[in-house]
Amino acid sequence: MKISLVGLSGCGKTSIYMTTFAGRKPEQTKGAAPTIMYEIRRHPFLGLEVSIFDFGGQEQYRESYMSDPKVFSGTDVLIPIIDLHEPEGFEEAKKYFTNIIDLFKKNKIKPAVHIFFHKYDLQDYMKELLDTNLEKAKGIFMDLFSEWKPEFHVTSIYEQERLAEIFRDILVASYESLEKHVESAQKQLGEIPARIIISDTAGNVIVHNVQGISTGLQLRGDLRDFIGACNNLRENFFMSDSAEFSGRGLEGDKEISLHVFKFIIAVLIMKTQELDKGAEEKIESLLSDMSMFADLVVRAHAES
Ligand SMILES: Nc1nc2c(ncn2[C@@H]2O[C@H](COP(=O)(O)OP(=O)(O)OP(=O)(O)O)[C@@H](O)[C@H]2O)c(=O)[nH]1
Ligand SMILES: [Mg+2]
Repeated sequence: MKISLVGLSGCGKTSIYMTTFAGRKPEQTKGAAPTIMYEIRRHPFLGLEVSIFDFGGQEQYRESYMSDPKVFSGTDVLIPIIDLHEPEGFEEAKKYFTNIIDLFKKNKIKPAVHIFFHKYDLQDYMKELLDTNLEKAKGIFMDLFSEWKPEFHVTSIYEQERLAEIFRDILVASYESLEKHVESAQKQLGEIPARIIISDTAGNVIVHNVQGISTGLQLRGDLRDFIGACNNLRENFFMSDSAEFSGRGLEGDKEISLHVFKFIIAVLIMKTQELDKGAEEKIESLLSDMSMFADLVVRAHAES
């Protein structure tokens, strides 16, 4: 799957990549150098190989893509990014995107389009102007991409969790019928009095009910390592597609268990107290849903 990030220089493409996929904090993106040409980053998600193409937005590079349109071929998801702090750039961005649209049409590339109205935050910016700029940008860009029925998102790297959810939804949407399961898991988690994290075995968080457990899509390092180690044991020791691991402190009531389903999905459950029967039943039902979810992912891979 190929995701292309496009937009003018400084609109935030590399920062979006860094904070969502590479575990960086928003502050760490400040003063980053402009991207030279384009960079391809590979990231496994639910066992799918995702390639994120970060197209440097300086003028000379934008021109070079127009004379070498191959660089966009195979784009499944196009993400045009508009910097809400730079309304002076809207016309220039419109020109660039118009060229991209023409080029995609000529080459019969029909991507899903997700427009990011980006930097919707008050870091070095005044509130009144932000909403004016947002309305203006929506007017210009929703129209420009209308043929492709674009979805739009109002984003900021300072809303890291939200940005990760947007990408999770974009990625999950590429597997038919998985979205419903993610939604229902999210609802189930709200009703269970234990901390639960559902991720893939590479440590991309899919849903959770624990604060501060992730940086973007990436699960916290210690838990990611734990899942990775257990997943290796599953493969090398148990030699089965699914396995269960559990641990308990010798003092207190804390318990942890990890369920790996079909080598792709990991469900980590952390209990700090004994749960009543109702709660245990909810956990059982969540686990059986996730086992089914894993089957669906595997089937989706087999079909593609
Ligand atoms: N306030 C704010 N600043 C942001 C946001 N996203 C990125 N930035 C800042 O914008 C600046 C430029 O970001 P980059 O990600 O390097 O921009 P780019 O689109 O990759 O630029 P090129 O590589 O030249 O095309 C950095 O200083 C970031 O910290 C955001 O959501 N809000
Ligand atoms: Mg960049």
